[in-house]
Amino acid sequence: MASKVISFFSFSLIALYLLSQSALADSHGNGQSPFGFLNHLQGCHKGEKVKGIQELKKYLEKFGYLNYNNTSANQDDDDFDELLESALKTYQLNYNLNITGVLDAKTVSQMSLSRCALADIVNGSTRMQSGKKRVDHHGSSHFHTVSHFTFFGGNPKWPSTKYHLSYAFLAGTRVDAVTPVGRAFAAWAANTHFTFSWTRNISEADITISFESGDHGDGYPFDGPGATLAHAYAPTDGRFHYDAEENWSVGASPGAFDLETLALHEIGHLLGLHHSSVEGAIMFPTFSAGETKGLHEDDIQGIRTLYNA
Ligand code: TQI
Ligand code: CA
Ligand code: ZN
Ligand code: ZN
Repeated sequence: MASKVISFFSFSLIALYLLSQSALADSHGNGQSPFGFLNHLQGCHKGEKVKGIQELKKYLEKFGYLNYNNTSANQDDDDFDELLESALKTYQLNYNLNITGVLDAKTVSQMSLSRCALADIVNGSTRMQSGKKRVDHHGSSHFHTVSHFTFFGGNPKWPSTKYHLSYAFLAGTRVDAVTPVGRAFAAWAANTHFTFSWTRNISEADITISFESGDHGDGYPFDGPGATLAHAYAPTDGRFHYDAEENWSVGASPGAFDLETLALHEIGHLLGLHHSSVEGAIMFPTFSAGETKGLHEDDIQGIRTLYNA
């Protein structure tokens, strides 16, 4: 019995020793970076197919930047696809690198640093504190601002020379919508490189706002009270429609939808943002009657990323 206890004890010691050695070898690679595959991928960008990109995908997936579930793209090939580019941009944003979407030299060297094995992103939100500089237990410090904005397919956006956009209200707009819509544009302007101005000249307006009901001729009929409240098109279309049959309010009011909050969300679409998985973001796809919401750091980072601004 005693010998059994002793042999079990010594077996445990050996197992522990082996485990700790393999953990050390894994994280420090005996002085060699385990991310050697990265070196010959330097300079890779969307549209390329280079052996080893699979490994890059695995790396970004391991740390929570990439999730190929429910997509038609393939995790197990060497294609530098759209999803990989967007994951790389989030990684670059997180480590305060230039958001190029290209596996440039600085990104390669950041990725090659030994790091802890916990994912940066878990379930679409970050375990890092947004916007705070932190030093991890390996002594490396970085800004952690993982964001979960998304863009429309193909990343449509306004041309870089077109940062001033004019908006007009079409006939039938409720007069009480003018102020909340203006305030929503002002909030986006205060946080992005865009400026906006109201014009009465509908034909010259970049953006048009109108109240529509039921089938209004654009192929996306509204549905009476509830369900769809409003919609807006990706750049550079400029159309923003409110469902005229909703119970609208200026500010929070029980059972009514705040015109300004809806405008903040739809302007996000007009500028090129799709939905975000960050709950506090204006682009998060849930909004309730009787509430108001404002812009979130994630929304602003989304625009900055899309426009490289
Ligand atoms: N209108 C949808 C929306 O704006 C319409 C829509 C669905 C859409 N998918 C889209 C528009 C993709 C552009 C691009 O998202 S909605 C919300 C939210 C709506 C929904 O009336 O359902 C908000 C309007 F996000 F809460 F679901 C505003 Cl904030
Ligand atoms: Ca509706
Ligand atoms: Zn419409
Ligand atoms: Zn939306």
